[in-house]
Amino acid sequence: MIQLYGHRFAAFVWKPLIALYERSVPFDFRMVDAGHPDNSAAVMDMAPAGQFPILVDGDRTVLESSSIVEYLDAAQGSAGPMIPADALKAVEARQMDGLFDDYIAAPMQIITGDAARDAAQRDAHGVAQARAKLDKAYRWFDQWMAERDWAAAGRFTLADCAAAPALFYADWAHPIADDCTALRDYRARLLARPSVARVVDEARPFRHLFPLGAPDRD
Ligand SMILES: N[C@@H](CCC(=O)N[C@@H](CS)C(=O)NCC(=O)O)C(=O)O
Repeated sequence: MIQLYGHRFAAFVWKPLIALYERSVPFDFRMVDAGHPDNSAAVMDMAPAGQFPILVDGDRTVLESSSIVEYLDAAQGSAGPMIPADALKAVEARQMDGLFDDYIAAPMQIITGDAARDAAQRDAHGVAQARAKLDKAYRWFDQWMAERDWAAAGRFTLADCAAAPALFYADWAHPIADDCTALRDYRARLLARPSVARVVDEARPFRHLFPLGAPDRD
């Protein structure tokens, strides 16, 4: 059976989890935390920087959240692929996956990573830059979503697997402006999707880990 190494609260782990639930793929979740030192040691061994998620399927090890979602399309599951079969739609899905990773998830990680550090090691300038990047990106994605229900290809894809954790945590770290209604509506649409709702629920017991203090809302 497929094994997925990660942590239930980790944004990039949500991407393959959502795809696994969308496509009804059975798997064994290998929690990476202080309580599971063997899993942590395995991750340190398998990944160049000891990062997760990591998928192990028999002899095959797949790194990187987007590659794992793509691997599941090829190897496992019953529902439609997360990367559309149509080549141009696939480009759009991969493009939006990359944009959510780079312009929403990455600045969100800078803000939360900074908050997790000792005060003496914080980087106020870097955090201000990350917040400005998010403000600009929110406007761009708001325009993009004004014409769409899902982020790419007219249906739920890899792009939405990336968008769900990125927007979930980014809105906690640096709230999406009230007038970005299309983006806010899209975030709500993602949270109502059963695969995403399940991942959010499974992460609920770990909300105390959010370095800025989790808000009292999803
Ligand atoms: N590009 C990677 C990013 C993975 C990533 O940032 N993982 C975080 C969890 S969300 C992690 O491993 N953090 C622990 C660490 O860096 O030691 C992917 O898409 O899988």
